[in-house]
Amino acid sequence: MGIISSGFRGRRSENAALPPGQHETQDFPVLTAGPAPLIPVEEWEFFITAEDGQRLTWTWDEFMALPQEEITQDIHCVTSWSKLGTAWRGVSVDTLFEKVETTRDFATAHSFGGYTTNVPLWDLLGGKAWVAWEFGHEPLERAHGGPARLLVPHLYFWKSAKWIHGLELTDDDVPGFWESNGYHLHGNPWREERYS
Ligand SMILES: Nc1nc2c(c(=O)[nH]1)N[C@H]1C(S)=C(S)[C@@H](COP(=O)(O)O)O[C@H]1N2
Ligand SMILES: [Mo]
Repeated sequence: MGIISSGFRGRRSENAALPPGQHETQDFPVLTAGPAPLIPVEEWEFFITAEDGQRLTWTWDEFMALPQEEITQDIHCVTSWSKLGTAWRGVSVDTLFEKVETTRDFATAHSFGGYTTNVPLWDLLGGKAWVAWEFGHEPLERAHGGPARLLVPHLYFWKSAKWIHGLELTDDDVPGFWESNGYHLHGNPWREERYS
């Protein structure tokens, strides 16, 4: 008889939290295409653009005045490392969209420095995505995207744009940086949507 982990005994295999093909790491590798931009918070702003020239912006101080959330989530890099139970502080994308009226279905996340990644709006709303500025109860290090990064933990980590500048709403799913270089348009780790 095979070994079956029993829900009755209340023990789950350690790997149950890992999507297929992933291994757990305690490190926090830094993966950046190009140099890390330096963005003083005095010069930081966050934007959302939608149809009809609608453009909402927040300064850093305005952003810090928004309702904040503590977030504990697993993150999964397409290069196969996963980090379980990472702790963040940030603002929910739902909060940022309270005043946005749009019929558009997709977003391109734009980073300072030029990095882009596309995410369906559906994957950013409903408590699934944040703009985060603390990791492990410390200010987010510049190498990891400080002052603030997008956090979309249910998709591969390349969707979590570091040094996030804003979200541009689009009608179509427009490939971003990695998506134009062979990565999957969507990036769901549980379905191994790694490459296109
Ligand atoms: N602006 C920007 N964001 C980015 C990247 C990047 O090169 N530039 N790399 C992505 C990739 S491929 C991964 S795996 C994660 C890595 O985040 P980390 O360096 O904090 O581990 O950031 C993502 N966000
Ligand atoms: Mo990555």
